[in-house]
Amino acid sequence: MDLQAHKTLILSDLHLGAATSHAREATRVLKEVRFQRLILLGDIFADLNFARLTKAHWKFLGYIRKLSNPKRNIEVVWVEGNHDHGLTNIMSHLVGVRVYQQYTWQYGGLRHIAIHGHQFDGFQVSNVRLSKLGTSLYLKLQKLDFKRKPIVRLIDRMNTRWLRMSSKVSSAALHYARQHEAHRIFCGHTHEAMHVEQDGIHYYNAGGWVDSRLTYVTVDEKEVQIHDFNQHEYHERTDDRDSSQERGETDSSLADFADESGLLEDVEYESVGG
Ligand SMILES: [Mn+2]
Repeated sequence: MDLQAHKTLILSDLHLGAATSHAREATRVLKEVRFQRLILLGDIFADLNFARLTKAHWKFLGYIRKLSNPKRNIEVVWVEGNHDHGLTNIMSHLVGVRVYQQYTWQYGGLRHIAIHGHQFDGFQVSNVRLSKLGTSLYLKLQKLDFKRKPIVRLIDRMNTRWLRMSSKVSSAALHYARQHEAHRIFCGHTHEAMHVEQDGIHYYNAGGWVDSRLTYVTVDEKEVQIHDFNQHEYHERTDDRDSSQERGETDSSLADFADESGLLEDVEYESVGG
């Protein structure tokens, strides 16, 4: 598919630690699409409980660490969401990525802003306690009612429709972009990928990786595109081929993380290079 590298790839709302997180698919996108800058636009984690992370979730984190290796020459940016709020220190140490509240950059003569979007969700902000209660209830239901997934899906939909309101976020984001003289503003949070243009200012929502539609956004000089994971054919690049088959199935999560991140390679590289 993409022969030319994209300037920027934006992915949001992976919710690692949630049973509904499509971490494997997201890792695949990162491995098979070429880009020079990656923006993880918040809520990459469902919460701060690392015990909930599965093998696939660790692999995603390991691959982020690998990408952030200076040898790769890819800029990796993490913008905090409401679910992964407070992760700044953990993430910068574990994955080697800088964490921002908001990331602003100039490109093609245009000012760009990437911000998670919960800041524009009045309900979320004014009902923090209610929203936290909702989150813990949701996680409990996922655990208890794992086999009866429709309930989880129903709650997911309720969360999206009632707590997150796409149009509210989009209009507030457009207003914010205008205030800050930005041409393009990128958000996540609503889990609903969309594009809205108003008076020459463009709002893009990167969607998410927990519902049925899995999406990401690419930003290039000529255009910004919303991509659907399920509408692409992905071809693995040979340098990133999964080596887990060769090692059998007894791997621990830490081993997956270390392997995927190239942690061991780095140690060798550093000891040779001094
Ligand atoms: Mn969010």
